[in-house]
Order: sequence, then C-alpha cells, then structure tokens
Amino acid sequence: TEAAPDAQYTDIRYEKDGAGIAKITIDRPEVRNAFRPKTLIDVGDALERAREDQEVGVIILCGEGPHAFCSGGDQNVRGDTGYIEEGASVGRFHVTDLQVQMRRLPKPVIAMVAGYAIGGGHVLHLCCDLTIAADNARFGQTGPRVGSWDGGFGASLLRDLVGPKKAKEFWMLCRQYDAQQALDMGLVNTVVPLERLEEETVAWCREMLALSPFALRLVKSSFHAHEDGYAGIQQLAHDANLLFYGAPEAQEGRDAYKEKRTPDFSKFPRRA
Ligand code: 2NE
Repeated sequence: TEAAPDAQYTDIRYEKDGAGIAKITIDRPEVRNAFRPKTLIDVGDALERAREDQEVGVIILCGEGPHAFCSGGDQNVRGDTGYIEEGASVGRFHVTDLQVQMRRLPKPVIAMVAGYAIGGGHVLHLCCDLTIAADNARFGQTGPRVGSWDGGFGASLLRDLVGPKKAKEFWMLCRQYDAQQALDMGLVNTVVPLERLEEETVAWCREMLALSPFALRLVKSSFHAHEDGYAGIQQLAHDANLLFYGAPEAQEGRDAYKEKRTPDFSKFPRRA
C-alpha cells in the first residue's frame, strides 16, 4: 500500500492499494486506539477522500496493532460538556457525525477488528457494513461503567444484529465477548487467525470490487432506507434519482426548462 501524498493526519493513516481498496487506520495504540475529536475529524476527512476518489471501491477501517480496533472515546479529553477538541472550550460528540457519514457513504466500509472493539469503538464496527474479526477480537460496551451510553446506532444496530435481550445484556452488564461468541450471535461476518486478518479482509474486499459498484451502492442504501428512517429513504431515493437523470424522460424535463418550452412527455410510456 502507499500513503496518500497529501495526508496531513496526526491520529490516523490513510493508505490505498492502487487496486480499489482504501485503508483507514486509527493510530493511537498507546490508548488502545481510543478516539479524541481530532481522531474522528481525521477519519471523517479520510472517508470523504475515499468517497470522492473514483479509484476507491471499498474502505477498510481498522486500528493500529494487534491489541485494539478502537476503545471508544478517549476519557482523558472527556470534559463536562462532551469530548473537547484541542483549543476548544466546549465539548461535543464528533462521533455522531462520523457514524452518520459511515452509514451514508455509498461504498462498502469494512471493519477489520484485531483485539478490542469496546465502547464507542464497538459502535464504530456496528456502523461498518461488514466486520472481519481476528481470533483475538473482543467486543463489548462499557458505557454504564464509565457514565455514558450510545442509545442511537449503539442500541439499534446492536439490537438488529443480536436481538433485544442480548443487546440489553451488552449494555446492562458491560461484559466482553470473544470472537467466536461474536460470530455465533451474528455480530461479525467471519473470524480468522490474527496473522491472516488482513489477507482475509483484502480477499473479501476484492470479491466486492468485482461486483457492480452501483448495485452495491443500492444494496447499502436499501438496507438503510428502513433502518435510518427518512434519512435512509432520502439516500435510496436520490440514488434512484441519479439513475433517472440519465434517462431521456428526465432529460426532457431539464431541456424543456432550459429551452423555455412546455415539456413533451407524450413519447414516454406509462409503464406497468
Ligand atoms: C480497551 C480495554 C478493555 C483494553 O484493556 P487492556 O488491559 O488491554 O489495556 P489497558 O491497560 O486498560 O489500556 C492501555 C492504555 O490505554 C488506555 C489505558 O488507560 C492505558 O493507559 P496507561 O495506563 O498505559 O497510561 N486507554 C484504553 N482505553 C482508553 C480510553 N477509552 N480512553 C483513554 N485511555 C484509554 C480497556 O483499556 C478499557 O476498558 N478501556 C476503556 C474503554 C471505555 O470505557 N471507553 C469509553 C466508553 S464511552 C464511549 O466510547 C462513548 C460513548 O459512550 C458515547 C459517545 C462517544 C463515546
């Protein structure tokens, strides 16, 4: 892989393999890849870069090292008003925007999990489309232990994956679950030995890269149309609109407007 030449990130690395895969690595292993606001700003920027890059078809999100994917919000920068960005006086939850960005991004995002996916880090893997786990992966929520929770995607996506009782167990007991347990409960797609994690993840990415990119986009937005309510429907609807703009029927409407004439839709079938 090669780093993007103009990358100015402090908390992540952004790499491309030149064959359709972008990899975003949270690079704070000294705190088990916990995220501070700058980390999330960097990830968001890298996701946008991958989205805009027509060479990129699939995005891998992972953490540096074998010990952690991500351990959630960095408790060292947690203030009384949220997580506080360097130089800011008031905190916020930058992760809210990132979660939505991951859901809306019209390319598959794959979590590659070695070690801990805990707290807000666990929710990041939930927001990914697929999760490939190493055999040393451990999953769990810690919110109520540290005075926090994620009742949005952290509750709803988890419930959808493992069922309401199990999801409440995650949140109400703050236990950890190993990779095999995660696989058994449908939380991850596959488990492989740690040393094969990247190879397997890349193989899954290449399988997707051989498929129709627009069909994959529609698959993703179709799932989210229901799950994400009006925002999900909007994504799917505008994805359909993207296709419609290429059709003569839609072009007749645009052209008539520009030519200041009444549109003639009579030649277009009223399809059954
Ligand atoms: C992740 C876990 C289970 C790893 O345990 P272990 O034993 O492998 O490592 P250790 O020694 O706990 O951690 C290594 C170093 O990383 C720091 C630790 O404090 C330790 O630092 P030193 O003692 O070496 O100086 N570290 C780890 N996670 C950190 C974190 N999140 N913030 C700051 N420093 C961290 C274990 O470390 C663990 O349980 N970590 C805490 C997980 C956690 O509670 N995360 C926050 C949940 S709340 C959240 O993420 C959130 C939300 O609920 C809503 C919105 C946004 C975020």
